[in-house]
Amino acid sequence: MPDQHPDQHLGATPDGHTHEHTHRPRALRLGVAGPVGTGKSSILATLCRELAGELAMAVVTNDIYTDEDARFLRSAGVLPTERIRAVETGACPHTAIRDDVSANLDAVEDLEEAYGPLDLVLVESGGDNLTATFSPALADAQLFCIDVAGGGDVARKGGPGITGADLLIINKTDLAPHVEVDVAAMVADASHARDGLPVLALSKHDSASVAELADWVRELLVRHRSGTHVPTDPGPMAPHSHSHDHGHDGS
Ligand SMILES: Nc1nc2c(ncn2[C@@H]2O[C@H](COP(=O)(O)OP(=O)(O)O)[C@@H](O)[C@H]2O)c(=O)[nH]1
Ligand SMILES: [Mg+2]
Repeated sequence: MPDQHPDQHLGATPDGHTHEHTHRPRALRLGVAGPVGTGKSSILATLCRELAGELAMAVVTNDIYTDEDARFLRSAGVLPTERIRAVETGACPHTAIRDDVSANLDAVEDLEEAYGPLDLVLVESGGDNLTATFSPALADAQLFCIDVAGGGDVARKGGPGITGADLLIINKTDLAPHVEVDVAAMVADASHARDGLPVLALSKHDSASVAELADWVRELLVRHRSGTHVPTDPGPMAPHSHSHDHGHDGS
């Protein structure tokens, strides 16, 4: 499986001029990762609601054992149901978005073939913990989602998604007063950990924040189409921690 997307720059000639009538690049593939329950499916629903009127979209969900997320999104009525595909990942959800992305790539390519040309394909990871990130072979860009309900210190805990995703979302800010979290401090901690990469405080009940999210995706799509967006790898999973405290013997 090639790591690069050779069709990425088909709209541009080597000297940088674009041709109106050549292929535009294939759809932008945007991954959404983050721990279970932080609001990934809700973000997909929000993005479909905000953007499906102007962009041709499709969705791939990754669930460990079920197609729960796909069913949630179908029932939300934000996209024609056939444009929402589920990949069942089995026991290790990060494998399917990181190490062997073939099932996900198949799902994305099937959707592009059936409903293309598409502008945007959203891929939701099967959330597990703070360590799962998308391979750049699957996602051109990725959001990482944490929420205020997980506690104000989550942003300081780091991990490749928090530090290196294209956009970090601190979700459910409407709940902050109920869980005694200072959103501004959480954003500041996150920004510090990310060295200038963007952080967005989001609530599905706050339309200004939803508009900011939609605008971020629109701008990313412009960069993807012009060939100026370079997919970056936030880094591999952090090492697994072990409950036992003796060392490994050379394995
Ligand atoms: N109060 C509040 N709840 C939210 C928000 N976003 C998602 N939720 C709720 O959080 C729960 C988990 O959301 P879901 O999108 O399924 O999370 P996922 O497991 O990361 O896909 C659901 O009950 C959502 O309704 C938000 O902005 N504010
Ligand atoms: Mg979900």
